[in-house]
Amino acid sequence: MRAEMVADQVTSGLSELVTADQNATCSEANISLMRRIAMSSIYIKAVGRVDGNHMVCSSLEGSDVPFDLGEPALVSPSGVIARGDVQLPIAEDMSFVVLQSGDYALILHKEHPIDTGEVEEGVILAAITRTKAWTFASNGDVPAEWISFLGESDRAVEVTSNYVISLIASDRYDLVGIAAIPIGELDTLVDHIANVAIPIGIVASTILIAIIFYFRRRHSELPAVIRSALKRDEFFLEYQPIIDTDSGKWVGAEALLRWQRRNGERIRPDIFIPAAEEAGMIQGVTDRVLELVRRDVGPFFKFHPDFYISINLSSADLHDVQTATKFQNLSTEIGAADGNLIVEATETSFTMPDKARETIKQLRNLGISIAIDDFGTGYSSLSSLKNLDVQYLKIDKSFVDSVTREAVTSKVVLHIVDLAKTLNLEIIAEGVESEDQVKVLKSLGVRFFQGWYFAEPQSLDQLRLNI
Ligand code: G
Ligand code: G
Ligand code: MN
Repeated sequence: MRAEMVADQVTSGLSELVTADQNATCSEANISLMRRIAMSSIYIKAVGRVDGNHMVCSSLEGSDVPFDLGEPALVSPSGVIARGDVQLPIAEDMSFVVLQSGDYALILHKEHPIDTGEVEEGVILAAITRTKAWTFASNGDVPAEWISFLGESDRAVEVTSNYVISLIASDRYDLVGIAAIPIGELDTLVDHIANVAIPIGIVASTILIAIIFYFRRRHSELPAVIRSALKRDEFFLEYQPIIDTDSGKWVGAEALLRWQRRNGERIRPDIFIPAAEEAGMIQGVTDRVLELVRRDVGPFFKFHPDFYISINLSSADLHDVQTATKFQNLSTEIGAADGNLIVEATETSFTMPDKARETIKQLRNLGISIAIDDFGTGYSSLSSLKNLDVQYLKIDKSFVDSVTREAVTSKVVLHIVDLAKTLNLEIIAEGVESEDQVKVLKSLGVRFFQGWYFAEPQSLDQLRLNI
C-alpha cells in the first residue's frame, strides 16, 4: 500500500508537469513549477529537468550545474524511466531513486516506498517491479528468485531455508510488495508464544473454566440442596406486619420463607424460590410453607380473630388443582375463619387467567382473600384485573420509593390508587421505609402499609407479643 501511494504521487506529479509546462527549459518559471510540485508532495523530494542522462536543472537550490544520473535501470511498460542509487551533488553520501517521464524526473527518497514504521530486526521489506524484478525500494538484499514465488497469482507465502516470505502484487502498478521474516526471528517469536503467551493462555482459560464449572455446579446443585433442606427442615417463616394507619394497629402479617443451612449460611428467597420454580419443585416448597404456618399459628386465631396471615404463591401453585385442597386442610387445622388467610400472587401469575381463575374461585369459596403482589412491575391489563376476584393490591416497593423522588412514577402510583378505588380493592404499600413516603401515600388515600419503617419480618412468637 505504501509503495502504491508513492507511485500514485509520482504518476500525478509527472502528468501535471508534462501537461502544465509551456516554459522554456530551466527558465525561472520552469523552476518555480518544479518547486511547486515538489513542495506539494509528501514523497517527492525534488523535481528535475533531464537531457539525455543528465539532470540539467531542478527544484533544488543551487543545482543549475548539470550532473550525471547514470544509465536508466529500467523502462516501465508505461514508459517511465527508472534509475536507482543516484547520488545528488548536494548529498553525495545518500542515494535516491529517480523516475523520469518525458523531460522531467522526480527524485524520491529510497526508503519512502517501504516506510512502514517500526520494523523488527532482520525483517526485509521491499517494493520490486514484477517484470524484470527491479528494486524500487528495499532495506536488504532481495534475491531475484523471490519474485518467481508469485507464479501467476497475486499473493504468495513461501518458506526458504532462511526466510518466510510473503508477496503481494499491486493490481494498479507493476509492483510487488515483499515482507520477509528470518526463520531465526520466527523461532524467537515461537519461543515467546511457547514461553509466555501459551502459559498465560492456559492459566487464564483454566481459571475461566473453573469459574464456569463453579457456577454451573452451584446452579445445578441448588435443586438438590433445596430437596435436602426440605428433609433437614432448614426452612422457617418470618412474618412481616401490615399496619392499618387508620387505627395504627397491626392487622395482618405476610409469611416470608427463610432458609438457613446447617453451616449458618442464609440463602435468600429471591435466589432459591426462582430456582425451585425452575426445577419444578415449588409445590414441594409451598407445601412446606403451609406446614410451617400450621406449626407456627397453632391456636393463634382464637386470640386474634381479626388478624390475617398472607401466604405467597407461585404461578405454578395457582395452576395446580391440588392447591385449593391443601388450603382447605390448613384452614380447617388452624381454625381459620373468613378473612384470616390471604394468598399473594404476582401479576405475572395471572398471565393465564383462565387456569388461575379456577384455583382462585375455590380459594375464595374457602373464605381466603386474594392479593396481587408486586403490583406495577408486571404487565396485567386493567381489564383482566376487573375480571379477577381480587381483594388487595400490594404496590411494589419501587413505586413506593418513587413517591418521594420522581414525579413521573409517583403519578403512576396515583393511577394505581384510583384504579384500586374503582375496583373496590384495598391497597397495601410495600417496603415503606420513611415517614415521608407514608405521608404522601396516605394523602393519596393508601390505608395499609408494610415495611421496615413500621416493622421488620419477625417470628410469629415475637409478633404475638406486639399485638
Ligand atoms: O423476604 P423477602 O426477601 O423476604 O422475599 C423475597 C421474595 O420472595 C418476595 O418476592 C417474596 O414474595 C418471595 N417469597 C417469600 N416467601 C415466599 C414463599 O413462601 N413462597 C413464594 N412463592 N415466594 C416467597
Ligand atoms: O412478597 P414481596 O415481593 O412483597 O416481598 C417483600 C420483600 O420485601 C421481602 O423480601 C421483605 O423482606 C422485603 N421488605 C419488607 N419491608 C421492606 C422495607 O421496608 N425495605 C426493604 N428494602 N425491603 C423490605
Ligand atoms: Mn409478597
